[in-house]
Amino acid sequence: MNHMQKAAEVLAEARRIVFFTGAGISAESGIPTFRDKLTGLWAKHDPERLETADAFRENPALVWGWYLWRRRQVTVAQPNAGHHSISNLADAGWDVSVITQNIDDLHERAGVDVVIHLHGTLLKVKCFACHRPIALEPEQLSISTEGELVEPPRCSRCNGRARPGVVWFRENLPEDAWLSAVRLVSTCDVLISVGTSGVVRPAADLPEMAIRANATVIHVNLEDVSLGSDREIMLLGSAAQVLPELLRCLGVRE
Ligand code: BJW
Ligand code: ZN
Repeated sequence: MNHMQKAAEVLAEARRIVFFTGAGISAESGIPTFRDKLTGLWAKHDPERLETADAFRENPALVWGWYLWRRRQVTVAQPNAGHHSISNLADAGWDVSVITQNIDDLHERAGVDVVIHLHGTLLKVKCFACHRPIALEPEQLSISTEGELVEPPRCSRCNGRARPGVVWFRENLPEDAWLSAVRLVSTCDVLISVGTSGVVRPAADLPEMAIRANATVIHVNLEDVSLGSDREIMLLGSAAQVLPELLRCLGVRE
């Protein structure tokens, strides 16, 4: 039996399935990953200058401009076959939950109602000083070019600067999201980890937690990212190819 058939067999027997996704699932929608050597965001940009609170303090216009540019990439992107496979599996009757590290909304736009965003979301804006949400007009969110410096708008309550509602390095994950993720992972039958390098903690600990709770972990990735447990199945390939194939193997209609 090949890995794909084995994964389909495990899923056929499973009830609770958790998808744990990373940048790789959105790559085929045109949103760059972080760490891919040629196409990743960090092949060209230094995360310490753009994705930390210190970077924002030092150069808020650079960081705000960077996130407006990324926001535009997300708004023009469409969910791909990988995202759609997840909602198709839920529609076919499995109990499916999605925990994502991604700050885009492509799972939601593919029809998943509840998505746990461990690293926040690009589409919400909050105050850097008082942390309250800030509502902005569409014209305040437009940008013309990559690398443009844009002074962030100000909070109407405390005059603090607007920042994206994402989790930067050395910031804590939203507590409710993290607790829900741990609960789901501890009680699932199968965790399907899609398109993540598995290096950023604490999110990266979730697959191991699932293994410790006796779940099977299926990885879908262009590279072998398995952790060395005999409860893992590695499906090599792109998310938009492998996930629909897995559903076909299971007999789920697209
Ligand atoms: C495909 C594909 C296709 C491609 N199909 N596959 C212990 C030791 C040292 C440091 C730490 C530690 N514990 C915590 C830390 C610090 C840090 C950390 O983990 N650092 C490590 C890198 C070492 N963690 C944190 O800072 C976290 N906070 C925290 O721990 O707070 C407590 C604390 C306080 C004070 C001090 C220290 C700790 C917060 C982490 C926040 C992460 N934020 C980012 C940016 C979000 C905003 C933004 O987007 O700008 O989140 S970083 C970035 O990485 C982003 C992602 O969600 C995250 C994970 O990346 P992901 O999704 O895995 O993408 P890639 O690019 O890495 O991988 C893509 C994968 O897809 C690859 O495997 C490809 O092969 C594959 N692929 N195309 C399928 N088509
Ligand atoms: Zn404020």
